[in-house]
Amino acid sequence: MSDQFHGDMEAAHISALWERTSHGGEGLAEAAHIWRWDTLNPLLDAAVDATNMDNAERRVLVLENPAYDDLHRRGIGLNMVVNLQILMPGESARPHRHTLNALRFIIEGDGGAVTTVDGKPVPMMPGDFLLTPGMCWHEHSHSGETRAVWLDALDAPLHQHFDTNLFEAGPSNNIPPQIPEGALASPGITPVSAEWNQPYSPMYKYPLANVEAVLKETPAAKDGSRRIRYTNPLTGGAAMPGIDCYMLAPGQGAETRAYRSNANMVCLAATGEGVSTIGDETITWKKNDIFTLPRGNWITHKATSGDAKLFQLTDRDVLAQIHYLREEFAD
Ligand code: GTQ
Ligand code: FE2
Repeated sequence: MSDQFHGDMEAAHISALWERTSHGGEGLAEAAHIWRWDTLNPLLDAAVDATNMDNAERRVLVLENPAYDDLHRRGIGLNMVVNLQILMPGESARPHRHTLNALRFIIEGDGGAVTTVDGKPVPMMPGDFLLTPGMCWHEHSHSGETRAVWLDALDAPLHQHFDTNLFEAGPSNNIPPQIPEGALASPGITPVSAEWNQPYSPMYKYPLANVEAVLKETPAAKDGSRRIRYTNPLTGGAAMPGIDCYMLAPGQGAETRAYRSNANMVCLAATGEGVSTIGDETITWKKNDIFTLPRGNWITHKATSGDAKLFQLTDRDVLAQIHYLREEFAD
């Protein structure tokens, strides 16, 4: 490589495309990985013992994909990170905002933990899905009696890629006008508001009971599965940019129709038990287990208990918006 030509190229900040060995990474996705609740739960207790909110403003454990050890990547999946946050009674986390789009799925708590999103207080009950869209002010407090645990998902890797990651500490200020949750509580009826021009849902909380009610009445697909999407009630589209969320209730009798995509997905078992195949791997899961469905793999799911439900978060809508999405179903 140290001939004249290569030396001249190096000095001129030039390289030869024909000397590169790889044509791109598609098809080189990492293997699926599961973080089991049986492993996570004692670590959450240990995190409480190891910290107080003086030395950890946010008591957050980051799920690190073992396949990323040697790569310049962090977190659970290509375009999304997933963390577990613990807030104990009496604790709080100060207001801030960031360009990262964040969501929460509540795993444990007595409703005493409250997150305030752009001035709207949102109590966190197990099974709730909450939005903290980019640049919304948010802070947490806990006036209840028991440990609160929730999943945080953020589109941090995308912001790292675009170098658009911006963080601002509170106090909150210049909060844009909000639409009360009550004005969004009836499906098919939406307030007409000239004020709302945000690219995300004005509704920040989607309770599990509402999801279950809709799932129950949703016609099953041919494979026996039922699926709902968490949407912006004003547009019918994804609830916010960056991460698109669903709840899947696989059938018990049959596997879901095999699906493959260049989008990535992460699942949290919200209730019940089941088994998923991801490429060559078979993963059995139960409540609060968290696992990845990396791009490129053929994927199926099956319930092994009647109440099995998978909360799913995906970068699919990001890929769709920029016309990068490729996906297919098996016959
Ligand atoms: O609760 O605001 O897991 O800003 C990572 C970044 C949680 C939060 C995380 C955050 C938060
Ligand atoms: Fe935050």
